[in-house]
Amino acid sequence: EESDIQEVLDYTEANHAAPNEDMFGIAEGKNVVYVSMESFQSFLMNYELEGQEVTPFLNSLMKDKSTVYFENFFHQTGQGKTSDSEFLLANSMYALPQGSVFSTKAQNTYQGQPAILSQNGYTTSVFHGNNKTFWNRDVMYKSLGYDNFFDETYYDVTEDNSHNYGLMDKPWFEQSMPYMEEMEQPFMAKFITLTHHYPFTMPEKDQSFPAASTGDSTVDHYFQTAHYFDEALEQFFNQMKESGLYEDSVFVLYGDHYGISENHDRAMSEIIGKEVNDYQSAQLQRVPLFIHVPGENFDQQINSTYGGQIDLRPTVLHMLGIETDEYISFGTDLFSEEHNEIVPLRNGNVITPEFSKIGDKCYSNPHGEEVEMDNCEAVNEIAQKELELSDEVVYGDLLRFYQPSNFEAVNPNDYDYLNR
Ligand code: GP9
Ligand code: MN
Repeated sequence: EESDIQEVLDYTEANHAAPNEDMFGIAEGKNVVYVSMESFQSFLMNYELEGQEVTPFLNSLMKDKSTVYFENFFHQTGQGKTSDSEFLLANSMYALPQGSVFSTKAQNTYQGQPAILSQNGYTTSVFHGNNKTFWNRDVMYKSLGYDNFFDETYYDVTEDNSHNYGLMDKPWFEQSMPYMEEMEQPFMAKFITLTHHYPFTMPEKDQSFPAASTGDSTVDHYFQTAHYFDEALEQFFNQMKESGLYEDSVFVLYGDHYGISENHDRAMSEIIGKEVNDYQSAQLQRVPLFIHVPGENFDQQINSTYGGQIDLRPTVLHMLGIETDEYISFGTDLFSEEHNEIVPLRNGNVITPEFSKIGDKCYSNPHGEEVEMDNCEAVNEIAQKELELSDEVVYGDLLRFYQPSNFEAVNPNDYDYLNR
């Protein structure tokens, strides 16, 4: 109902976090390159197998002066996996508790980041080496306002260079470069990687890293595809530098969701060196977030702020010098002093700097001692309220009753993603 949007507005207005002055506009006018890091969990960072780093490139990127790495960043996805993460990033709203919001709510009205950027002079595109209908992307992207969708038809895909869901990350990044070089700037380009995907198998010719030896084949091979992804990303950064696009771009790299499910707790206990109980399992939902701004010299490379995918839209828009107070957002700018550090996960668990609410139990961080539920009660209430309000917006298609000023409603019929 139309009147329901008022309660949402009251909440999101009260929740709004003013930009951090030092960060606002630092990337104004630059290209934005998002990389969705398939199945990448934070425990991979600086992890070594047989004395070798699994992800040497990402480890070095983490120490780079131009990078801020968030070590307490969580995925908030549900059954819609990759597409849920895309939804969170585009809308700063939660995906649904069941099913895939991309599949069931693509006809809703959105005020998505692609549309916002488009209306601020950006060309907006997605690059992905799978078919365009997977997760109903070709329909949802029109509602979010993406100008271009470079799906598998834009690439030379052969038996030799593809595996599992599609084109492998190295040839895919490489073949994407000419499209980017031709693109009008500034652009926002989202790269959805694919090779580091369950069940983490890879053709032998592409394996250049040992498997782990827990005896659980999913966990063991996870390191090989992660290493391949790390090499693919390094190649991409080098090609961005060669093309001259690197200096004019900011990079936002984030893990889309977990890769290792709870079915692999025994092997994971071996990997992380402690028992994977309910508490540890929730802590493992951390995914990396890298914000890399060539030319910047940040004081601190590691940022310990707690946050999640819901927070990315306001964070990035503020970096680009775009105010967000008129957009309905459930997340807040990670760099803001008013940032909200209560992180609701989609299954209802809640993580904060001090406590983790898991199921109906409350634990203190970082050691996971169980404490009285009282300690979690207040944050839990806030988190559940936030999820509920967000769900109301999606189920009720409530954004159709709200029009931010300076924003033109998206008409999906204006978009057409042609096969090449
Ligand atoms: C499919 C790719 C993987 O196109 O995005 O999807 P996932 O299974 O990770 O949601
Ligand atoms: Mn995924």
